[in-house]
Amino acid sequence: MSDAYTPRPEDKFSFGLWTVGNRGRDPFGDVVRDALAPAAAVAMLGEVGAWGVNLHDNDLVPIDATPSERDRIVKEFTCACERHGIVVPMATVNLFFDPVFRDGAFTANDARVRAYALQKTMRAMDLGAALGAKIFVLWGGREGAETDACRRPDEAVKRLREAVNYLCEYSIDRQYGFKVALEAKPNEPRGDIYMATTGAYLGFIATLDHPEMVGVNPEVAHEQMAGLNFLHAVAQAWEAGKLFHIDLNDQAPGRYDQDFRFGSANVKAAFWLVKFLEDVGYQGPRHFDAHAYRTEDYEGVKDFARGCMRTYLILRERAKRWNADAEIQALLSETGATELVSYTPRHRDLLLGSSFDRVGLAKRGLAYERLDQLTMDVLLGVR
Ligand code: GCO
Ligand code: MN
Ligand code: MN
Repeated sequence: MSDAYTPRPEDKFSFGLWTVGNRGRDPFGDVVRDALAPAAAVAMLGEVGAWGVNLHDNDLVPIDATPSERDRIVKEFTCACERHGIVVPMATVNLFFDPVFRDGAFTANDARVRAYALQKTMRAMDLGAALGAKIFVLWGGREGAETDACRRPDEAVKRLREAVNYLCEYSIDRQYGFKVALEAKPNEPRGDIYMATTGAYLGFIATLDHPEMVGVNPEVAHEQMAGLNFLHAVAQAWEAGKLFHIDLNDQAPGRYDQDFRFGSANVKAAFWLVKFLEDVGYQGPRHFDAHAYRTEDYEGVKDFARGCMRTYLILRERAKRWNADAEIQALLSETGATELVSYTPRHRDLLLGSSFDRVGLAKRGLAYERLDQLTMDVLLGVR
């Protein structure tokens, strides 16, 4: 039965093979779900109504596969995607699981490890391009340290820049047309990860050889782990033309990397996020980088995936209602006009010659309490 909360392809909802295929292992306990073959994951995504599937190289092709095994696997996977009407919008590379990356990949001290990481990433780009992906995510999960005795952190930044520059040249050379999206995280699995926040990456991008090719992939949980307001990071990325991809999930503050179902922990923050993405007209994939509770079987995984999309669509409908609410709009228009000023000698002289009622301005109530409660009423479904 389809309703206003049924996902459609134009919603661009995607999941990683590693998300629906997550087997529930954690640092204290082993897997709780059987392995899910990539073709079965694609079938499941088709069944729940998703649009896209994303993957790390080794989610699909084992790290020690031969070229002929790789070709067979890719062929089968492509067939499964066609059969279930699923596209591959984004590809990425696993530079964190294999023990060779225990000291990092692009930032590792051993130049041979850095070279291997580049080679592995170029091959992952080949794979992504063959599957039709146009976005390539780089998440430097092991690019960090437990002790700063290991290297000077500015050396890590230089190595990271060298790697991203190299990979941009590779994409140009091969005419892959990738948009590279850098994903920040403050910690886990390393004690500290370099480029801890989306803002740090936005600063870094400006120093690259091809800044136009590189943007960010902010993740809800990662900014929240850093104690930051996720929406503000997304807004800055958007305003800079750098919101190439987004990882939606949820997280309680001050915890481990929980990767909960979208909107399940902080529904109000999720509401502002959905409203922002819809208001500005974000056209990229809406990727859920989350996984089902460890208590679930694969029926529960489907509930998890459906829940991510359903919550997004409910919040989208609530955001429309918020925008159409006459009282909310009246309160907003009273709080001030939004036009920006620019410097001219005439404007300077006018401004320097103006007088302001400083005390009166400071006395006027702004009605944000009322505005926020109206928001709560909309959100909780009583308005
Ligand atoms: C995490 C990360 C990853 C990345 C993924 C794509 O905290 O585990 O969010 O899920 O998004 O590896 O590169
Ligand atoms: Mn994460
Ligand atoms: Mn992520």
